[in-house]
Amino acid sequence: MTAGNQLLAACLAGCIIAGSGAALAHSKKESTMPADGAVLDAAPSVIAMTFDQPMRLTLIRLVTSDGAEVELTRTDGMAPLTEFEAAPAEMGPGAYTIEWRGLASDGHPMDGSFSFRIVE
Ligand SMILES: [Cu+2]
Repeated sequence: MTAGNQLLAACLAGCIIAGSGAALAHSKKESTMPADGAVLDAAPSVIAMTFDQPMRLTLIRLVTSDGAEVELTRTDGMAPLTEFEAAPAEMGPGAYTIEWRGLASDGHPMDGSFSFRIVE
């Protein structure tokens, strides 16, 4: 379990304990593109995340396995979105991780990460 997933789990638990429909108001990451753990034979043209409710992404980084950052072009203007997309700069073969932080629709800070590989 990554640190991001632990934080996510903690936030979800907090929402459930708080009750009164808070869990229903909470935004969750539903899917990503590439999928977590994907092995691709070509660089993705887009990095995308889908949330069940609008999420305001305050930070998103695409990093290589040695920690170098790959530029991501965002067009969301930090607006709350259910479908987030960003265009990555040129990427060669290797392992990549996307780290993100955001504010869920219930106001809770959220974060997470997912990883994929590009093979030659
Ligand atoms: Cu929450």
